[in-house]
Amino acid sequence: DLKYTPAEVEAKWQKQWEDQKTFKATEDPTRQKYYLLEMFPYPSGRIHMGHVRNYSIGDVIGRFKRMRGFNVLHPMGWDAFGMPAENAAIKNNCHPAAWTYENMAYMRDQLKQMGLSYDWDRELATCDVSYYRWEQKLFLEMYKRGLAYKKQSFVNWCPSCETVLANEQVEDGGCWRCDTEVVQKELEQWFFKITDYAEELLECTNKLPGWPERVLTMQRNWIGKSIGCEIDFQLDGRDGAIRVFTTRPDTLFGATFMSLAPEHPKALELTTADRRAEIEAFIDKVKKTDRIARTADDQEKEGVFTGSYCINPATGCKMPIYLANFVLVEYGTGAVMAVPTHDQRDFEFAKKYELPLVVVIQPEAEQLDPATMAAAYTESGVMTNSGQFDGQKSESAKESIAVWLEQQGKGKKTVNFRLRDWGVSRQRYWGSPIPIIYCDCCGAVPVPDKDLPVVLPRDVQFTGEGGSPLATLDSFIKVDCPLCGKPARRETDTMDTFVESSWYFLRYCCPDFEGGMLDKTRAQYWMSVDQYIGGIEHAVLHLLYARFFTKVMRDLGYVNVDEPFTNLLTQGMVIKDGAKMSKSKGNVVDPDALIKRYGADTARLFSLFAAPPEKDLDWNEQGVDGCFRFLNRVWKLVQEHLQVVQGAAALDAAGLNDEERTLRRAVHKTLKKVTEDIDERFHFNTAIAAVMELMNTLQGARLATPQAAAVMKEALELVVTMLAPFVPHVTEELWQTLGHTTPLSATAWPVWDAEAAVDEELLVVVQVNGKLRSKLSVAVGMDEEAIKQLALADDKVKVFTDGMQIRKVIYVPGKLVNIVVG
Ligand code: ANZ
Ligand code: ZN
Repeated sequence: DLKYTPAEVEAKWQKQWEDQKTFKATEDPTRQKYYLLEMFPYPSGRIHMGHVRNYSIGDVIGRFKRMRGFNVLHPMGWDAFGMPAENAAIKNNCHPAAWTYENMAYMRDQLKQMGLSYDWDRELATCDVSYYRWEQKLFLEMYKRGLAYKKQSFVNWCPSCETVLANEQVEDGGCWRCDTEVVQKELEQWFFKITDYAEELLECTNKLPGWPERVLTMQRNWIGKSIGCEIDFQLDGRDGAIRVFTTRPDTLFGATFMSLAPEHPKALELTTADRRAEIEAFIDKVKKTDRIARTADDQEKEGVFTGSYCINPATGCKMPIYLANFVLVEYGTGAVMAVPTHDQRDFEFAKKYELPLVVVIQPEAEQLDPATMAAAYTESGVMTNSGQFDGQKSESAKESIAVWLEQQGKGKKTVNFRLRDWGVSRQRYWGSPIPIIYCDCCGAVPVPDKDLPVVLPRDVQFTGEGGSPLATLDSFIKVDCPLCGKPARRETDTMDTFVESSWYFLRYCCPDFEGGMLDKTRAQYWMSVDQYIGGIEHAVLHLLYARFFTKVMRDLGYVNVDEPFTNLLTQGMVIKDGAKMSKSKGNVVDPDALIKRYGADTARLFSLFAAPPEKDLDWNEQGVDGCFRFLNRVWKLVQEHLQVVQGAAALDAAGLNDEERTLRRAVHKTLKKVTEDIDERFHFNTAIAAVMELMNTLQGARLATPQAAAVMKEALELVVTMLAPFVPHVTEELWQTLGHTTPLSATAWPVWDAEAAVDEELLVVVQVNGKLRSKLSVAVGMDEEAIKQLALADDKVKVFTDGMQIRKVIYVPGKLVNIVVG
């Protein structure tokens, strides 16, 4: 067929791949496995260009690795629980399940139209009971071990979504989904004890060389390990003490007041009668601001004096006790020894409320004076006003003061993590029910194994009144206590959908396994994921939870790996006219329309060619058009040479003339570059560019001899093969056109002929002021500037140019460089 018609070609090969289950993955211990995974989509309705890009990137790697002989697992599924389904249900008066499954069907079609090499037999949807049932079982195993527990706590609450948000889901004080300002609310909530794994989660960030440093840094900061000590401050005139956490024991002698979180358990007890009204009003006010705003640097520091004092254990001085808005109850001990001279927040606070300043660390260069200081001095220096520690370096005084406190039983060294336990309760319907029953006699009772799973009931009404319909559904709530048989109530909270995405990559190893969460042998074969690909927006949330789950499941005996993802690629965004594609900006390009107009191969090619994977991709129509024209050129070149190819003699590499050898060199150099660009660097854009360049060379080639035809035949076959991971449909078709009966997807990736790829060299002499000083061997085709630089850097040349001024460098092509010095 002389005309390239993508629709026809693509339908044909998609059908063949589907019928023959080309990409079905089977565990085979004799073969080396490669587990490739892109973050699974939320079934929002349609795929967007970000998906197209993400999955195209993955598909290149998958197809390439397959051709390189790996046993590739490349699965796809649906992150199918979550709020949008409920919101859509309220808005359109349909059931979240119906909405979700319809969307999945539509998007599955779209993905199939892209020709992605998935093993569709492993498809899973997290809203299927066959999936979340195992999550409930795991929840109970975690409950048994104290890794899932319930506590009363202040939670981030989105008044618009009417649900609890994890800290990770609060962005700049707003809800990550709807941007509504988040408020604090006290509720009984289920938590996963991720803090038990804080140390290991941190430690292992040093064992992930295949992750972007940026992501590792974000994870480390999120875990936030602080080394310091806890110090007890006796209350003045009464029993008891206040314990603080500090990373700066070296500043102890400079602590002049105490700041407590407004929610600190001792806050009211320490408040004297005359201060009570003011303190209560302050607590009320602070509770209404969310924790992100409270800790923001530019937040006005505010506080109220309780009327009580405590004693500095080092100086014996009386310190007034304040409540302060920037002290958080859930970090450290919820109390801070305030050192206004060396901590900026304390400095601002002290200035505002006229509290005393004592300098205890002097910088080497200047003399600090509390009366004139404009800001806290937060660096290290020499100890002063600190009794026996005076004169020591502050860095070493950290240790000496900690030891001194320990000896007197007034303090001890501790480690603190910023990481909080993961709140997983959601007051929503469309999620996995938490398998717990509450009984007035027996308390919280796990649903017995034989009664699992707790199936999410379908017969619910969506009023739009907010709150979960489960909470009022008697047929769900009313249940007999599994222990005593008396009437009891079911938990009506469902799990955070991040729970489902924390182990889906494990379930892909054995999605049909009915004997439990994981088939150990199969999971052991595939894990860990060799390459994970997704957006940078998941750098903290999803990736940390997935790492945590892997470690929990390891400790429960399900898997034998410590880390889920060996290599991580975070792809850039797709932007148009300089902005992220979004409905609100009206700059969305619809993949359906694109595929309809140009075909999937062009859509894939453009999204791979226009930028390296990690960079943002700037969408432009001309670029898409250019890719389409390129594929047409490839198509045409093959068609035009069919007769030549069919009649070509066997290639005799040793018997080629100069022209033929030069052409063949270009072909094999390209193969080498494309192979290395794909395999080592994922530089798909430069790989594609190299093939485009080769195409230009081939289009100008003369076919004067039988060997020239043989070289052309090899060249066309290699061009088609090299493009296969990027544009799989058109290349399969051309491969068949070229006379092959085995499909390209089942063909091994070719190895370049190293000898043919070697650059021909030529000898260039180097003169300094006209005298021969050196000879250079340079590649044919090396550009002038590079040759001049090479000449100037030559050791033998440098003897004559060192210390001289270079006046001119003259190049006579292919022959000589003359350096004029003076
Ligand atoms: C005295 C001090 C003096 C401090 C100084 C710092 C500088 P990171 O590194 O984040 O762990 N802090 C302790 N608990 C707090 C809480 N619940 N809310 C707000 N701030 C709290 O920070 C540790 C430091 O943060 C601690 O060390 C404490 O102030 C404060 F020149 O103690 B520091
Ligand atoms: Zn009971």
